[in-house]
Amino acid sequence: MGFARLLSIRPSPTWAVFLFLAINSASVNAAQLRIALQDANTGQAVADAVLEVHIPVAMQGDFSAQREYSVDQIEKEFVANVTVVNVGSRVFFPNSDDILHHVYSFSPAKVFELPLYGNGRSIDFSQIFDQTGVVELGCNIHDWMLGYVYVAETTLAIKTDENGQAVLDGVPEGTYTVSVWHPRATEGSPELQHSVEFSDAEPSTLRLAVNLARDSRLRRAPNVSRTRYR
Ligand SMILES: [Cu+2]
Repeated sequence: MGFARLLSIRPSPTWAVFLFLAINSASVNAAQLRIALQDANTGQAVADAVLEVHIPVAMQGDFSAQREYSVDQIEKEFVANVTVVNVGSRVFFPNSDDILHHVYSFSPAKVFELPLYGNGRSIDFSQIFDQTGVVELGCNIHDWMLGYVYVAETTLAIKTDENGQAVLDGVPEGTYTVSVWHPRATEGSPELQHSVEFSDAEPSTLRLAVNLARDSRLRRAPNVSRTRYR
C-alpha cells in the first residue's frame, strides 16, 4: 500500500505553490490604470470619456483582438452613446425601435452608410472598423441622433462610467502616453495627453479635470407626427 502511494501523483503543497507561480507569472508586469475625471468648470463627474494607453507598435500585437460589439438604436438614440472598440473589430447596429433608422458616418476613420431599416432585420447590418480614430454616427432621419465609436489601437482603452471613473487592468509596465477623449472636450484642453509610468507595484491613478464645451446637440424633435419616420 505504501508502494502504491509512492507511485501515485497527488496534489501536494509543492504542486500548489508551483501552480500559483505559473498562474501568477502570466500577469507579472501588468499594471492597473485608475481614472477619475471631472468637468473643470462644474466639478461634476464626466462620463463617456475614453482613456487610451498608447503603447509602441511593436507591442500592440499582444493587445489586439477582433471582437464584436453592438450599438443599438433605442427610442431614437444610439445606445451606448460612446462605444470603445479596438481596431479590426466588428460593430453591429441593431434597431430596437419600431421605426426606421438610417445610420451613417462621414468620419475619415470609417465612412459608411447603412440601408434604411427597422426592427427585425437589423442584426444583418454591421461594419468592421479597421482604422483608428473617432467615428461619429448619425441618422439621416433623426438629426439629433448622435453617437460615437472610438476605435482604439489596442484593447488598452476604456470609457468612464457615470461617476467619471474607470479601471483598466493588464497595462504592461513602462511609461506611455495616455490620451483623454470626450465628445465635448475643447481643443487645446491641457489635460488631454499625459505621460504615465505604469508599474505592477501599485496602480497608476489619474485624477483629471477637463474643459468641456456646452452641450449644443439638438434636442430631439417633439413627437408631433406619427409617421413611420418619427
Ligand atoms: Cu433615426
